[in-house]
Amino acid sequence: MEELLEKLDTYRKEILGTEPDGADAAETYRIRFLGTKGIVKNLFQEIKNVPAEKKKEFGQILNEFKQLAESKYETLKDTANRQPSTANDKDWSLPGDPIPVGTRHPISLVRNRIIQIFGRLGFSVAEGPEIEDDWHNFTSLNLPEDHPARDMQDTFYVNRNPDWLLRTHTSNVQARVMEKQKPPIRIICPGRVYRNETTSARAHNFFNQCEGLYVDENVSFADLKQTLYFFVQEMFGKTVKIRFRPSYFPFTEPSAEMDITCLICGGSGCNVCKHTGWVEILGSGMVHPKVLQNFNIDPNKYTGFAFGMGMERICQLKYRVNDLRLYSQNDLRFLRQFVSAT
Ligand code: 2NM
Repeated sequence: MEELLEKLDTYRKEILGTEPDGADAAETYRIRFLGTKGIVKNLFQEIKNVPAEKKKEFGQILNEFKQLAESKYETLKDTANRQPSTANDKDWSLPGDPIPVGTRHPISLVRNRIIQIFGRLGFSVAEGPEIEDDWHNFTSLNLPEDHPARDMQDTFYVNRNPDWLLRTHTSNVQARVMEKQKPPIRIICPGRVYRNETTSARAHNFFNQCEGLYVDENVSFADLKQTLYFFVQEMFGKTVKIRFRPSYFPFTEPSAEMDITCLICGGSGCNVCKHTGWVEILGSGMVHPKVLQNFNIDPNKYTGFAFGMGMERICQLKYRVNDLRLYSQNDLRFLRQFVSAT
């Protein structure tokens, strides 16, 4: 009897000292004290070993002990239900909660690819301001005062200063590089440009360009063609063909536009190639001697080629995006499609 009362004392202390520790701990407690093979059950079985005259007293003590054990269990269980589960409740063998990862914007994918391809030909990336002055965006690049590209309809001017504007192409970067650096120059200039146009599926008031410039001794039109042919093959695959058509740009002479065989229909005719089998992807030419002169580069010693392409166009052909507005709406249904694109 003495021994049993000592045991009870120890258990009482254990019960009173038990702190709530989640649902699992509450259940462990229940099994230990109140389970079918638990401490309370075992103690009640001890009654038969207690002398007859003490049975009643011991029975009362045991009943009180049982109530203590039960009310503690209720407390432990309630606390566990009210509190968020602790780490102890977790099944560590379950797969982890997914971490939501972002996706690269298709324009970023195309830009990275362009940078990588031209990087292998020795071109480095140059950047410059998006708010530019008239000289670096127009005048130095042989765009005469009355050139239609300068028209208010196409250019966003800054109200505070009519000499400032949002660049209409990234050629301003090339202008700034030629101003500071002497040949050899081998750069590409990816970046955002602005045009004052009404937004539709085919026109947007800002978009992304990548221009390129190579100035050195003996740079020829053959170099231009081979460079751009290499680019197209790396970008779109070895089976794609190219063709050049004569064109006009104020900053290049001669100038040419380059088409590639239509990737959408493979040449059989579709809306993208307007049933011609060819799509235009860039403009190019030999840098105009006047442009070189504007930056004190001697056109008798140096020649250069330049080109410019719209990255949205490249993206359209690579990923079949048919509405320019999708690039800037940040619609996750659109962006999520590029989760595993390269
Ligand atoms: C184009 C087409 C042809 C071009 C020219 C220059 C510079 F700075 F050298 F004069 N930069 N970019 C160029 C030439 C751009 O875009 C359709």
